[in-house]
Amino acid sequence: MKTQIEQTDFTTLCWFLSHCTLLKRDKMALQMFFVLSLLLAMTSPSASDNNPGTTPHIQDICIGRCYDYSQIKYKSVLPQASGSCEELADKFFTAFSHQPPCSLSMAHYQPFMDAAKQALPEDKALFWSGVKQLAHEYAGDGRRFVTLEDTLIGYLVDGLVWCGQGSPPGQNYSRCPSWNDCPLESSESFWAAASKAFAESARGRVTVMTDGSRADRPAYRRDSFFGKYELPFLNKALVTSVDVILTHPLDQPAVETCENGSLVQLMQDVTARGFNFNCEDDPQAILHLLCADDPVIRECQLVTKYMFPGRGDSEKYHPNHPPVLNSKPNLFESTGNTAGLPYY
Ligand code: NFD
Repeated sequence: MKTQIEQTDFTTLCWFLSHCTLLKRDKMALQMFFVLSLLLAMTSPSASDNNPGTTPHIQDICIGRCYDYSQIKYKSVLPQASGSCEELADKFFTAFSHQPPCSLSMAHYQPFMDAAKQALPEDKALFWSGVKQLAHEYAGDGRRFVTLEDTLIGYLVDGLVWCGQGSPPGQNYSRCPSWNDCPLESSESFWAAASKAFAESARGRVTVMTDGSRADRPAYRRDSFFGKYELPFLNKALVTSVDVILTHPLDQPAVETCENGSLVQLMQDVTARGFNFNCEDDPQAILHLLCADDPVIRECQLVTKYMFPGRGDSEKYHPNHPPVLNSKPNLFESTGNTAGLPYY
């Protein structure tokens, strides 16, 4: 609707400029106004573009998250950063405030990254691509693995929106550009810098979880954050191997496996850097996590079927077949045949 009205206004103005008699100076001023308005309309958001602006109270949120992180949630899980919470929130806020939202270099965030940096425990770094939620469920808030979002740098701002502007107050609370609008959007350059810093501090075996079921996007892309800012910045002297966990959602076909597709390219890129490469399709731990979210799906019925023989369509406990927990199902012991039972 807004676009239609704008178009009509410009059409009327064009007609007006070509037909009415105006002083040359007035005509030039109107033409200038017309060109500037057109430029503004092209660069400003349209009515349908409902990108949010900077998260209100972002600085307070960072301070609160920082205290939660250092005093409660990760207090005994990870080594802590040197900077105080107020100092960190201030460094982060200063990095993007009063800056153009579309071309903020990674270097702007460096003072914040330096103050928030932590040592990473060996063999714990978990990278992810396309599987943010599952990777975090698996990581278990830093207890099994440590993701970027389990480090203070990621934890403080994960899920928040921010961008700067030249005019007061220096932050745009109405609308931030999307990543596709800009060469280097403020939060995109933050995540690039954070990913790089995270990769640089990884030690020992590193793990990357990715999705092998997407028809529209390969599991490994050189132009993803993992491909661009994490894998290339692993320290050759500190990292020994890259262990890939390739997941496939329970109800979707495996478009790629560890042996084919983009995983071959990932293996080449990993080994070319001198790291060992391991890859596992759907490890049991991941399958159990997926089943926890969707226990009635066909793929998860094996657990019920073989651990609780007798529970079938009726879903009732069978007195002649009590559950044999934490031991091999009887079926396997009697036949030794596991063919067709992918999860055992
Ligand atoms: P991804 P990846 N516009 O799932 N990381 O390998 C906007 F607004 O494809 C963490 O590229 O995997 N957001 C975070 C976008 C962000 C757009 C970036 C887009 N066009 C990188 N494209 C984080 N915590 O938010 C992508 N995104 C966002 C590090 C979207 O939020 C992690 O250490 C999506 O969930 C991880 O190892 C996220 O970027 C690796 O880089 C990741 O895109 C994942 O980057």
